[in-house]
Amino acid sequence: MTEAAFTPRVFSGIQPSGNLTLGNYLGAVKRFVEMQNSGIETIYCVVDMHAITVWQDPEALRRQTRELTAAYLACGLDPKKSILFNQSQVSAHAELGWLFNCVARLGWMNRMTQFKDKAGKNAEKMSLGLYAYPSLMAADILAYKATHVPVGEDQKQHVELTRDIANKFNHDFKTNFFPEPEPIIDGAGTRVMSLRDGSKKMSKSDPSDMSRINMTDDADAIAKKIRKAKTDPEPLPDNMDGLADRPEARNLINIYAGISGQTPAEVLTEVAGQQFGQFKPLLADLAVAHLAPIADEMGRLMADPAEIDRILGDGANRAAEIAEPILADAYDIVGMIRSR
Ligand code: AQP
Repeated sequence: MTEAAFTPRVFSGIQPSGNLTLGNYLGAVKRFVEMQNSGIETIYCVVDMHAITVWQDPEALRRQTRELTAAYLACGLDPKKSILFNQSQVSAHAELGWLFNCVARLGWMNRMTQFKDKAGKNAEKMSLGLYAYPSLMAADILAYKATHVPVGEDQKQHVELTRDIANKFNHDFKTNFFPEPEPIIDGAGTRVMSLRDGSKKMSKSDPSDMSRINMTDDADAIAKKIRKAKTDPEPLPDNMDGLADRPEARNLINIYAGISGQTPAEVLTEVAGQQFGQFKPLLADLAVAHLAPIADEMGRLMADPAEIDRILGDGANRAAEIAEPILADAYDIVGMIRSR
């Protein structure tokens, strides 16, 4: 087997499993936009089939799918520059996902920490889909032979599993058909933590709304959540070492850095010595100035759901044009007859 050269192509997705959070924004969408604007080919998906690995009310799922699409657009994704669509409209994802279910090993899935985190003590009661989630995620990426996957820190293990699946497929079938995609995890916002507990990541599905900033929150809600965020009584240090054992303080500095585009160390040089009573209003002002226009634009876009559906349908057609030939070749490599 010779090394194949793969055209650089970016793929990533987010589940429409609730309100987009500041964590999703800083860890993922902000970088989706940067990559789109760098000129590389970008494909961004609303992964509705992943969302139903846990219960979703059908009406809520429809609304959340449109809301997430509106958030993509309001944050700066442009359907003329990127392909934007929802996963279930391109059947290649599910079909390639099945092929990968037959490539991935049970032992690999057993090591996935996200399943363990989400299932907790109730693993027996979880859906089979939640367990096989990483195999469908590998199909999402490899249906486009994507080479780069911008994600938050929590998804690193799943992208590594995608590399293992690509590698095993190539090895088993003596081919170099699939690339081994690289996770792109950089910047201050790759792991935004809960505002109530600095050891837990900020998550759309956390039962406490006070634990997260939603992209639809208004200025008052943002300010209130930051004011009530858990902190400690110490003043802010002047270097990163001083945050080592202070997860909540570190989180707020990281959030400030993620929004302002500075490094956390740069933020500390500006705010060293401040108490949280001084720093929290600064952070609230910064967050409101940055997020309020996005929330306003989302509201405007949500007033025209037919236009959102049109954008998703158009994106799905363009996505299918890329994915279907790749799926057909994968079926052929595996030995399936395709005679119609
Ligand atoms: N707290 C976070 N900090 C940084 N990045 C994050 N991401 C999620 N939470 C954080 C990144 O957002 C992208 C989309 O994630 P997802 O919707 O596919 O699922 P998730 O990682 O499970 O996100 P949530 O918000 O916690 O959703 P639920 O609650 O439904 O499980 C990914 O790139 C992820 O890394």
